[in-house]
Amino acid sequence: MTSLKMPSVLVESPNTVYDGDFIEANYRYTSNRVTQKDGIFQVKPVEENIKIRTGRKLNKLGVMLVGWGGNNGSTLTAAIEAHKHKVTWNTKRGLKKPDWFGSLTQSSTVNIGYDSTDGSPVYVPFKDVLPTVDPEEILVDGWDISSADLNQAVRRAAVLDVNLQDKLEPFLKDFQPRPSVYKEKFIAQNQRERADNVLPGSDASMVDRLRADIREMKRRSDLVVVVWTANTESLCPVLQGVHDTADNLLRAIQEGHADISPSVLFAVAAILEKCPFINGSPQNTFVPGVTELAAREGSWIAGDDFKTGQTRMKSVLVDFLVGCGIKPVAIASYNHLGNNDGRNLHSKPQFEAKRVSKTNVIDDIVVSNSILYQPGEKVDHTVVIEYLPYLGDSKRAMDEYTSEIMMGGLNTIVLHNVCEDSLLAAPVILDLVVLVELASRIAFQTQHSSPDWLPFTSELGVLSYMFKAPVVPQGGNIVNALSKQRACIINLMRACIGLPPEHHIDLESKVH
Ligand code: NAI
Ligand code: DG6
Repeated sequence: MTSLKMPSVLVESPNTVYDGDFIEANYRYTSNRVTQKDGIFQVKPVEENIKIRTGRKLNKLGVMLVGWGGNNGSTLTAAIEAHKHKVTWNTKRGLKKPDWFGSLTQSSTVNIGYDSTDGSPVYVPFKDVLPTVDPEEILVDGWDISSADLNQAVRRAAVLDVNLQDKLEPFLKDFQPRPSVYKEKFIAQNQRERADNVLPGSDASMVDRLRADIREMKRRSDLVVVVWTANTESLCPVLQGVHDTADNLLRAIQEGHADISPSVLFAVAAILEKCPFINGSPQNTFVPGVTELAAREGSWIAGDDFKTGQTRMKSVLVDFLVGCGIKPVAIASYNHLGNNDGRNLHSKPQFEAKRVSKTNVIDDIVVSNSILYQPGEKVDHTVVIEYLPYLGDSKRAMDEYTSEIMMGGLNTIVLHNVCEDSLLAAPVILDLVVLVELASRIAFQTQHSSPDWLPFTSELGVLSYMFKAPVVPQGGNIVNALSKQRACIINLMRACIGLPPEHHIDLESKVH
């Protein structure tokens, strides 16, 4: 563990105690239970006093990226190194220095109240509400089926300015991805030529090897987080006796069953090493056997599929429209891009996995409004992805939203977004690992659990903001709307320092 960091936000309240290694908050958690009777909604507010304890000592964080040499992996690593070494670079728009724009934790702020002298709102950096890891302190390592070192990978990705690539070369050239699991069946055939760094042997021996890799990283850090940012795999069939329980899955791995995907092997290795595993791609890595294993081992998992661009916008726009009482009825979402992700998604089974996660993102928003939508009613919604090599990482996302407005009217909104896909994804990956590290230090004592402290459930639904298809515990509510997802994280952080949820009522300036 690294040393104690003095809090930047100190709450003066009998309910918030800064006690040595912990911040302990007495928190009144309120919610409503609703029953419907004779067409009437009966609402019963319920409240529970809980204690929330947040460790103040930061873990030395090690991040292991599966797909380290890909566009996301190499861009994230380059950005961390650029920050560590204070690299600046010249562009046609002037001298640039490293930043984390696009990162919730590093570049957004949180309102903590109103100035005691003039009543103006006071915002603090998100990362300062609670002690969080400094990105410059993160150790990065990982695996790739391609043997290119990180200097070569950054140049191959062609995401960053050449001047910056040149300056980073000394810091990146010694980062060598570890050999990885390659199974032709799961990623596009067009990836074969890249696969020159692959592990030999059976599934069981590969899991042992991945676990040894993770253990090696553990020796250099207190907490290792494994992130799948490798190619999107095809969806795997969920077979009875193979993927359905933890024991069947472990047996199937020992027996070398053909339908165990590389991402499942990585998830199992991470879980058995008690390391959080994050799935940044859309495939169904979290088959029931994996989720059961994670719960049994007390390991955290989070996924699926980073939400970065078009889908993030969709989870804002549809929520906004439906929240206004406007009815989206048809959404056409086109993407064209020329990076290796686009090349892989050019293959149908991999595209299908992506199509599903990009499409389902509006489901809960539609269901929330029974005035606009009848039960079971769907929005006409299509997602197209085309591969145009010339464009490289500069993805084009073109969307058309057609909505019904008042008295038979139609409203059509057209969006055209152009930017490097990996420059959107890298800060999201950073947020994920920073927040997983924070989550690992938070524990709850409820009236039921007392005197035991409970960690978060093994499925880290609190990180839904960062995913297109959030994984939540069985029976849990899936929330896709970005504003609700952000409010969840922020209100939870406020709860950890004993502050009530942000309500935006601002009565002070409305009633005198
Ligand atoms: P990429 O194709 O540049 O990188 C993937 C890397 O994974 C490659 O270097 C490849 O050699 C490696 N790889 C493939 N199979 C592997 C295995 N079994 N073990 C280790 N390495 C393996 O793709 P990119 O752009 O970095 O995206 C990575 C993933 O993140 C893709 O699945 C993509 O769909 C997903 N994603 C990307 C977003 C973005 O905005 N860039 C957003 C959401 C998800
Ligand atoms: C084509 O859309 C390629 C995909 O990998 C996406 O770029 C990636 O999943 C980001 O998706 P979105 O919808 O958040 O922009």
